[in-house]
Amino acid sequence: MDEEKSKLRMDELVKILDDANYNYYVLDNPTITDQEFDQLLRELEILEEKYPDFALKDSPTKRVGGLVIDKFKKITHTIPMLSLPDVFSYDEIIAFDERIRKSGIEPVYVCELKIDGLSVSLHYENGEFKTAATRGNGTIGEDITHNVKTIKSVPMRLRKKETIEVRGEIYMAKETLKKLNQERQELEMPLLQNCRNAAAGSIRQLDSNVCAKRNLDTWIYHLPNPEDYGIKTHYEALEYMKELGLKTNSSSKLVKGVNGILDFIEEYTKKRPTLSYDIDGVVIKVNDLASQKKLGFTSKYPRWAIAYKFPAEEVLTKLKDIIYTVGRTGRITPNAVLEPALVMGSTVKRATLHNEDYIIEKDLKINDTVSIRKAGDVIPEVVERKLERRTGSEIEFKMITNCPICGKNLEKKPGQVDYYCLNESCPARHIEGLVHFVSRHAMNIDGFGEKIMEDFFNLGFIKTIVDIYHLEKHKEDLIELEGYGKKSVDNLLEAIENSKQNSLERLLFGLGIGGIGDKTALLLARTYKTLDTLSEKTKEELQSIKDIGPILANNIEAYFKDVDNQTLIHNLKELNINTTFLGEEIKESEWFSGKRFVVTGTISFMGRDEIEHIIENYGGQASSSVSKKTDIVIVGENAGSKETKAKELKIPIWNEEQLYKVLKDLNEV
Ligand code: 0OX
Repeated sequence: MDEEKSKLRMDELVKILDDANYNYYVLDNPTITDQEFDQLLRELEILEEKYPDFALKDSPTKRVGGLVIDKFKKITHTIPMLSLPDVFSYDEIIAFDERIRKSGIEPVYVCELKIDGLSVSLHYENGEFKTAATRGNGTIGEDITHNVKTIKSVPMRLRKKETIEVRGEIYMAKETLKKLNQERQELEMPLLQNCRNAAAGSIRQLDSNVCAKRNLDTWIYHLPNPEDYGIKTHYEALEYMKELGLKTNSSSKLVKGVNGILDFIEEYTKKRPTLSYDIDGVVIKVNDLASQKKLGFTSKYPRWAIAYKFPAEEVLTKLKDIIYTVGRTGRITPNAVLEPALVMGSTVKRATLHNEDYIIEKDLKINDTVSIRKAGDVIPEVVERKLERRTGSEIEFKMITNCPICGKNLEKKPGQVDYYCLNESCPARHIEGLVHFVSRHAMNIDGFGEKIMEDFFNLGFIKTIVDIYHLEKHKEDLIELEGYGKKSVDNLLEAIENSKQNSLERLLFGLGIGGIGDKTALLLARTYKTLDTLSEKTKEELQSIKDIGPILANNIEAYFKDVDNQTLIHNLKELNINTTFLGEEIKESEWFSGKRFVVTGTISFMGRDEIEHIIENYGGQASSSVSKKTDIVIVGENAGSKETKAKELKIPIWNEEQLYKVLKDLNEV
């Protein structure tokens, strides 16, 4: 291809990719598959490498981060960024409506969901994205352009060459927070309490590579200068911003009178648990801009809008016990054992109590009646004990002083809140690692439950991973053990032997490298093919993989540099344990490839994990919440709200029989 043709093709690719992003993120109506998108993006990357001078500085290829700043610059808002006055009752909504009517306005309102994120102002010049700023104190915000560029729903080019400022909310989806917290839990990092904190923490990163991995998103809801575009109502402004390619929320609705507002609130109180993002209320705005102007502002707030905040759904239950877990680093975490209770659509039985100080501060006693809620809609949390419900049968809380597993004294470093069991040979630390190694998603050694591992550990048969593969030596002793017998020992030894043939991702997950879950293990195994290749990668190289962040990359590098781990790997190889990727390359099937699935309810012939694994092996995506982007929902018994939502959104549903037929067709059952 000559230069000129390449240039034309590059422009065409940018246009196709921008359009695809617009259809996907703004209209929520994908027009090409993820694979097609990746292919076109790759084509553009190759051309940009060959012709760097033609590469646009805001090319769709540059959305993955790259820019690192050393501090945030200040940006002055020419029109102050206001916030909204909060109201908490229907009476206050009625009072708001009366006040507006008294000033001679017959209002039509726009009801909008109140997104729980952080507000942002975006500037475009001749249609090109220029800067993004936080609200800050309303007059001076911080320049977060480098991070906002990584948010895929923020177009780098508008669909008209407008010079314009728009405002909206940056947020993190609930599912993204869940995944991030899973990763943090595995790394024993404190969990992020809600979507807002997670979004704010991500946007405050100096390194845009970190922010890029956080999958932030936006809803745009405000045009500060509507008159410049001949716009007369707020609703028209929303439509105009959508036309420009910005992501506006389609649930925004025109309503008349207080009843219309209350209906909207009732509707979204019900729908709230099914939304993929967190909302904490409903925003009510006067639609007509001339009326807004007439009403004006107080020193802090507009007089034409309010935010109704949902009451937090709190449920009363009983704190039955406080139990302790010992992490792989020896950290002790107290956990509340609760009488099972339904909160926002799911049953809560446990909640972390973080540490001793937290329990003392909340004055919790065993047998207390406590209120619980889901912090940020996601994480179960004990809010408070109900003093008036105390009967005298409550048991005073006293932090344990010895490890619940090995009995050694716990230690607490000065100034820290957590206790640790520092006993290097504490079985909790070792048994946990060993149980993990044999578990279903790791080496999948059948018949090796926690209890058996504990027995063998205590008997001295298994102290390390390598000992599992020498268990044969103790065969006679094992058969003699009460409750075992020849048949079960034979089966166990056979399962251990068979596990040597497992594909690399199982071993990799089983090694328990901090932060490597089964999905990341598969990604690494698929990418690097052998353990040796992976072990030679630097943290910088590792980070070039999508979904591998700096912490994970660091952990992987450190793991393979550790001499003990090198010895372990050497010994595993000596035992003929496979260290290469044998796993299925992505297989082809039009049933699954490029489609998004949600599996819900109980499928009688196969576990959910296994079904999701098959979907992914055929190039499909398995996610846990139903949205417009879902292609197919597979429902088993007791499917519940996800099935209802699929029906509401008219998403095709497969029942057990349909799934069975497809899997049979593919020889998977
Ligand atoms: C939200 C939200 C926040 C613009 C004019 C006054 C406040 N969190 O979802 N703010 C606004 O409006 C701004 N609208 C919203 N939907």
